[in-house]
Amino acid sequence: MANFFKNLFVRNSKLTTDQLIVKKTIISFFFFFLLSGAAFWGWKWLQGQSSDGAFGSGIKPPLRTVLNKNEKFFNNWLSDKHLAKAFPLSAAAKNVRVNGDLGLGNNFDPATWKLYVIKAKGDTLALTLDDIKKLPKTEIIFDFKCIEGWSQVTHWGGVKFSDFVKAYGLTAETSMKYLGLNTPDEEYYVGIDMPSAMHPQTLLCYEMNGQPLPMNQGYPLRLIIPVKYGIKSIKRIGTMYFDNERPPDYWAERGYDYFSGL
Ligand SMILES: Nc1nc2c(c(=O)[nH]1)N[C@H]1C(S)=C(S)[C@@H](COP(=O)(O)O)O[C@H]1N2
Ligand SMILES: [Mo]
Repeated sequence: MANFFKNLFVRNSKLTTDQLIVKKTIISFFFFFLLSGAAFWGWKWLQGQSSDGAFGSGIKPPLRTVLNKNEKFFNNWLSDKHLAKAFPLSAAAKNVRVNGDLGLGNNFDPATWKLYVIKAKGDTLALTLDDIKKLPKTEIIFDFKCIEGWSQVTHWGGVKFSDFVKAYGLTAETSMKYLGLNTPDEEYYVGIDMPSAMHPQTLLCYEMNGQPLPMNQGYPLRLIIPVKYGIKSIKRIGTMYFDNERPPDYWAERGYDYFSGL
């Protein structure tokens, strides 16, 4: 037995093939147990960390740190004004896919719809579609990507969120970290990091293929945000608000990435 372990300290070139195999096997096992121990210890340590619990995500702070670092990276990437690829009008689909109808229930009265912009407690703007249509119009034709795996080149028109902000003097509000948007019945809701909301291709959209939005596409007003997966392009916006904390987000609450950037 003593001989058996002694070979561990003898140079490889001085060992027979059999002795060398034994030596390498012992060394492999040694590292296997060492690394298993380290992995187990790391896992125990992570379990011992309390969860952040924000919106029920229950993410451990060390992992949250990694997620936040990722987010910072994407924010920096966005601030470089990378643009989603634009397509010619001829590429735009005539039959636009309808996906998801949460918050688009029948008990909706288009005649009384207003966009409520909550600036602060007790300070809410109530805007009509005409108010929004008076602002400069921007059109975009881009490849709309759903997280479920399909994509479609589609044509949208509306006001850039950044132009809307300028027109309504919302600069103080948009210095906050997040934008929150809800359907009028609050059944669907998203949170958008402000750099993505302020991206030059993000629209408060009221037209599809040059026509008013159809009901199932979110009439009268939806978000179009090409730098994100489709889940963030909320149809039928009822209220808009601003926060430094992450606003609740329907699909993030169900396990999808909060950022959902492309
Ligand atoms: N109000 C509301 N907006 C929504 C959804 C929804 O279910 N309800 N689904 C989202 C998803 S998953 C996608 S892919 C897009 C689909 O937009 P479309 O129906 O115009 O194709 O809308 C997003 N906006
Ligand atoms: Mo989607």
